Amino acid sequence: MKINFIQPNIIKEGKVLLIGRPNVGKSTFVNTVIGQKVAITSPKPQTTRFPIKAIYKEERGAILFVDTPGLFGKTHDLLSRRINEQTYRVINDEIDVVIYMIDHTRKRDFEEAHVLGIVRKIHKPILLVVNKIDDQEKSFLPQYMFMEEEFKDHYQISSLKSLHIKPVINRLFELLPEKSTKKTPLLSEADEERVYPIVNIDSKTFIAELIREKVFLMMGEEIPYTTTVVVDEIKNRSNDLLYIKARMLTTTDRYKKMLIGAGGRKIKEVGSYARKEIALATGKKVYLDLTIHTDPHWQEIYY
Ligand SMILES: Nc1nc2c(ncn2[C@@H]2O[C@H](COP(=O)(O)OP(=O)(O)OP(=O)(O)O)[C@@H](O)[C@H]2O)c(=O)[nH]1
Ligand SMILES: [Mg+2]
Repeated sequence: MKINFIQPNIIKEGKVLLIGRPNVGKSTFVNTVIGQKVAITSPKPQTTRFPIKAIYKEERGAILFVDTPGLFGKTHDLLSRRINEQTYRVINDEIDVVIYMIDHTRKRDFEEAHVLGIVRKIHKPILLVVNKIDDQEKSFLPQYMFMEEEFKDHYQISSLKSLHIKPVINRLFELLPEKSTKKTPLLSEADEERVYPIVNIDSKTFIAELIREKVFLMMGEEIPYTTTVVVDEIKNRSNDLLYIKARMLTTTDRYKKMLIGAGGRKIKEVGSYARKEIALATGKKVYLDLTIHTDPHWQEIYY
C-alpha cells in the first residue's frame, strides 16, 4: 500500500526591498507584480520621492515590497538629499531579501558603482535583476556581466512587458521566512483583510502622487524637480462625485507660468489627465480643483 504524505502548507511572509539607480524600473516592477498601480512611474529619473510599501498576496504567503527612490551619487539640492535619505532609512530597516535592479540600456557609471557599494554592505540574500530585457536596441549588458559572478542569484526580466517575473517571485518565496506567530507579524490583522495593497500612504498622498506623475510626464526638464503636489481635501459629494482640492507648488514665478501654460492650457491638460486616472481608480466622477502657487521653500516640508 502506498501512503501519500500530505505536505503541510508552509506560509511564507517577509519584506523585500527594491534598490537601484533612478529610472531602472523599480516602481514599474512593483506595479506589475501587484497587478495595479501603487507607485507612479515616468521616463525621468527621481520619480519616486519616498518609499512605497505594498503587499503582494497569494497562496504561498505574502510579500511586503518596499519600492524606494533611486539612489544617486551626487546630491545638489535639499530635495535630492532628502530623497536619498529616505532610501538609506529603509535600507537599515529589517528586511528579508533585496532586489538589486539594473538597467542594461544605460551605461554603467559612477552612480551604479555607488549603488553597488551600498548593496555590498547589506548582509541579506540579494537577487540581481536585470530589467528592460525587452529593449535590445541599445544594450550595455556586457558591462554588467561581472555582477552575475558576484550575485549568483540573477535574473533577466521585463517589468514593462511582464516577462520572466515568475522565476523572481518563486525565488523570493524560497528565501522568505516562514510566517511566524511568535515574532511581531509583518502584517497586522487589518493588513490581512485589506483590499488596497499600499500600506504606508493615505489616499490624499496617493492622489497627490497621481497628479505629480502627470507633471513628470507632461512637463519639460527642470519643472518636475521644482514642483510638488499637495492634496488638501477629498470630499464625497452627491451623485457619486468626488471633490478633490489640490495645490501644485513650485519654486519660482517663472516655473509657475510654465505650469499654467499659454491660456492656462498646461494646467488644464495636467488636471484633465489626472482627473481621468483618479476617476478610473476610484470608480467615481471626479471634480479636481487644482491651483498653482509659488513657494520657494516647499522642499523643506513636502516631497
Ligand atoms: N522598455 C522597458 N522600459 C521599462 C521597463 N521597466 C520600466 N521601464 C521604463 O523605465 C522608466 C522608469 O521606470 P520607473 O519604474 O519609474 O523607474 P524607477 O526605478 O522607479 O525610477 P525612480 O523612481 O526615479 O528611481 C519608465 O519610462 C518605464 O516605463 C521594462 O521592462 N522595459
Ligand atoms: Mg520609482
